[in-house]
Amino acid sequence: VQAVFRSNLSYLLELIGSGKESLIFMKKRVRHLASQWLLATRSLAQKLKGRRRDQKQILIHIGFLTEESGDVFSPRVLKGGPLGEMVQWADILAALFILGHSLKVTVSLKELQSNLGVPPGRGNCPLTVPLPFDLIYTDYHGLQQMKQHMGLSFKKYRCRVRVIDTFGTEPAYNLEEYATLHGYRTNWGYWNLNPKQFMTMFPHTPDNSFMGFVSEELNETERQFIKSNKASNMAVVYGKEASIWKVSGKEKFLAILNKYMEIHGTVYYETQRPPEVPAFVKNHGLLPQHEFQQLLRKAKLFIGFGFPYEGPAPLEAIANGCVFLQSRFNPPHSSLNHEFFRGKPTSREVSSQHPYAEDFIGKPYVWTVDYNNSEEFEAAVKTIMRTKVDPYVPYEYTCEGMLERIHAYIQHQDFCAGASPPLPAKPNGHAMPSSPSPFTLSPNATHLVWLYNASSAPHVWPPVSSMQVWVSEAGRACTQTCQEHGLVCEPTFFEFLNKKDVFLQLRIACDSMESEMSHLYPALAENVQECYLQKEPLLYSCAGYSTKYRRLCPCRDYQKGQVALCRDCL
Ligand code: U2F
Repeated sequence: VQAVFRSNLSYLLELIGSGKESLIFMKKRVRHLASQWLLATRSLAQKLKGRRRDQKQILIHIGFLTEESGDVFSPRVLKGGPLGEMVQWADILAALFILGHSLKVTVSLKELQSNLGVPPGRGNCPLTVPLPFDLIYTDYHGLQQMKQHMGLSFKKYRCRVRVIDTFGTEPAYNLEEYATLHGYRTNWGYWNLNPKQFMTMFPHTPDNSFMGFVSEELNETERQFIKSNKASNMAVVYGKEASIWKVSGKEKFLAILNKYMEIHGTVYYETQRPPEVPAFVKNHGLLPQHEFQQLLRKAKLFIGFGFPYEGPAPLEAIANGCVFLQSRFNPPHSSLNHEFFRGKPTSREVSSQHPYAEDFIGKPYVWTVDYNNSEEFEAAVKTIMRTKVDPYVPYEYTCEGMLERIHAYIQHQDFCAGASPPLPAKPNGHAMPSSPSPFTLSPNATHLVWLYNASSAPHVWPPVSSMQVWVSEAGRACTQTCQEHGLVCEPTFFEFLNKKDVFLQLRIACDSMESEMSHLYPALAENVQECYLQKEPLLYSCAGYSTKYRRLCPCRDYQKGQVALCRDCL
């Protein structure tokens, strides 16, 4: 069946259901963004020019909102608790619905079971029941519930699952055997999924797929309003829960800010001002999302105190014409040194409160400074007050960008093809006869490029024609190496470069060539001229580095403002 774009969201609102503050929040958001989604749909439809799109049967099981997993979020919606996850789920629901797929939405175990065709009470159902869905979007909580209640079907069908995973899951943490042996411990389990099945909130982890969410774009009238109503001396603090204001050094940097600007907050309180919020701050209390954004339209500056990490609010601030000021983390925060990240399945180093804002947006919209350095902080505030910025939304965070990306994933990503779990890699090592290499060395001999034309290329997505192979410096990850060359790491391509010939073509001298399990391979240990191939495809990883190795990195080009897609990816 062909998928047909939908323009009326009222049936989606019914599907979302009601009864929880979280669901009410999500429905409000969908309703508020409806006209924006509609415009985006028209524009994407034009871009795709009637291309065939298959309609998928999709189950959306929002695990963290189920009572069975404790649902700690819903009761905090009106109390300053996290909303980022609900923002994202609301947008995912809207996008899938608008793209014309057939959806079922569940927020309880009972509904999940009935949709999976598991009779209630048949906990560990040993039978493999045919799964009536092509795709299941869920989260780590939902994954656990599905495993418990699907019996053997879980293994069979897990290639159809997509896991919404804010901070990302690195391959070393995903593969049970490897994680257990090498101490990659997590609170979230080891699922042996294809790492691309994990979908993140920001494009910070190329080993996973970037899902994202949307940030509202302003129309011409709203832009004009902002132009004439910005108060160059008004700052809003990022922090809706009082605990966020318990930050060391706050007195000092807030005193500096207060010299230049009127400081506003949207901190939740019950009866009186929370003691953490200084008296000179004008606190509006927690605002409904739409009113919060109105406040941002008047403000010049949105200032972060270091937490929450990687939320939606800075993008909304920039979309409403603010500059975002945030603290640099030196050393960076990660699961190795910070309580918040401990037990999360990643060792990613977070260099500021919002690395996406820092790296993908940057100046003049984003200033990342050392808050302990009063001169640096003060200079930034002064410059920001003088700088004019227009409202800005990166394309990948617009409704159209999100629709386009999810469309591409749904039509092209297939983790069930071949085998599930994937077959072991056939590294072109000692035993294997070597097939001619599909690469050629670039004219300046720095990297390899794909040799064949598109028609003879293997059928993968993204297309291999977008690939370049670079060798990292020792101690560098592929994520970083590709970035340094204006590219992005693409783990799908590891299989093409995990070959003896590729080392040869790169003119790497290998005294020996072993095939082993390591999330750093393929790689070479330069001083001893030892080369290593990867034995386990699930361990192909853009993340990970060691001073011992130079890594072989599969990079690809990307569209400006839509890093998830290569130039010929749609
Ligand atoms: C992030 O979660 P948060 O919910 O803390 O993220 P925020 O960036 O604070 O913003 C979430 C939404 O809250 C809205 C605002 C944002 O869309 O419009 N809001 C509001 O409705 N009223 C107000 O007065 C102020 C803001 C992140 F998203 C999660 O994934 C993480 O788990 C969490 C912890 O790092 O941070």
